[in-house]
Amino acid sequence: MRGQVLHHRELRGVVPRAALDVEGALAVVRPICDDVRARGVAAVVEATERFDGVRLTDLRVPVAALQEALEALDPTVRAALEESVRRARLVHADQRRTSSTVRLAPGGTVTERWVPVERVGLYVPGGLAVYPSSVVMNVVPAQEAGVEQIAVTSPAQKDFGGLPHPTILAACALLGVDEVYAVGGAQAVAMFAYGARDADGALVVPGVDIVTGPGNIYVAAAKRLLKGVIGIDSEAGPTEIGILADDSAVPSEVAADLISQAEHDPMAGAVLVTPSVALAEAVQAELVVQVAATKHRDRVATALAGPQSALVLVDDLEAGMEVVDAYAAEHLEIHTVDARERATRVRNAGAVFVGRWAPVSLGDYCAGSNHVLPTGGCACFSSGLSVQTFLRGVHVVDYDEQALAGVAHHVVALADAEDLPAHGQAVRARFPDGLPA
Ligand code: HSO
Ligand code: ZN
Repeated sequence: MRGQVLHHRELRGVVPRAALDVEGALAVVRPICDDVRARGVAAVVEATERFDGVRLTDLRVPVAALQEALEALDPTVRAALEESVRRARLVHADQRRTSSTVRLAPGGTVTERWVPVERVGLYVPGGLAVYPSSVVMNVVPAQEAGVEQIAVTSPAQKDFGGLPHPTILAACALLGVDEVYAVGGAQAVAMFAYGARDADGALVVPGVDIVTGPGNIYVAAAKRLLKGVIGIDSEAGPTEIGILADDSAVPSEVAADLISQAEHDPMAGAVLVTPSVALAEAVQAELVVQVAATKHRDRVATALAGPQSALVLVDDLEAGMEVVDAYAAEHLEIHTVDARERATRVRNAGAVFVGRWAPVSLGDYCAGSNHVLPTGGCACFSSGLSVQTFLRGVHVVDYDEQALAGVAHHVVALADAEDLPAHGQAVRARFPDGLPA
């Protein structure tokens, strides 16, 4: 291969990437999902006992528990969540779409109406880390889209009386969400997809139209399996950070940002792309010091040593741009003298962070941007969570007789070309005296 220039699609195949065996996990989750479909609440209760060690008497979290959690929330955390919500609301409210009408002929219009889905199920993980910020990032766009029914689910925690983590409950209460379930894993996705009835046939959990939110590999597999029964946002794999940097970057900050996302998961990816050997060496030296000092040093070290993380030396920044586009990071930071201009030229990234004052952590919590973003290279073809995720565009076709008459012969010609004469006849039937010329 030496000397060969790779096409950018081929380059995508050689960038560092976590190897996630979602297909393998499918075999595990399929029977769980089938069981939930067949036996409803009983199957959800059994799966929760088996995987989370909690015997649920009620899938739903009492509304009083949500309020109690909010009252008990540390005021500093509450103030931070409120600011996070305020900023996210400003950004997501601006994503709302208005209907638009195009007039194609006198008496002939097509209107695109944007209609929110009726009911969504938001998955909030509760494994290695507990993310009330993800409640914000899921709920705010759904609310701003105008979704009427928003249900949240998060795994039952043995240590918290079988309820989801209290900060998750507090965040739900803060956002005015009162339908919350203490269910995690594949069984949660299946519960939302199929709905769940109890032994008496009562509908305990009505099914939803869309399930969004990140989760572990089993949640991702269940989303893949049940896509079609429900809509999904994305499968959401381990978090990733890509950084494109030149000599102007501050090594200690670059290292801190790589570590910040490596902290999520031993499978998290952290990739530095630079033409500067001096910067690469300085960042490596910083990593040694900072990793040793960070709280979750074990999983950070595992993530940084994994095949999904790398330091990529490129000939120049233009070559670096090709690499970061091929990597299509969930988060891409640009630390170059011309960061703002470069950011406008990035094609593939879940979100782009411009310069040293916009670390990914800002976007994770308080920038106003969404932190549920495409991972694993999916940024080449999909976007992060937004108001759009919860809307459907519906074309409303409104033609009067004159407008149809003006185009009828074209419809018939295309129907004949496709050997679908009944299609043409549906138009001819309206003009018994012959097609208008
Ligand atoms: N960086 C994660 C989101 C997150 N960070 C939640 C902290 N809490 C994926 O974008
Ligand atoms: Zn994060």
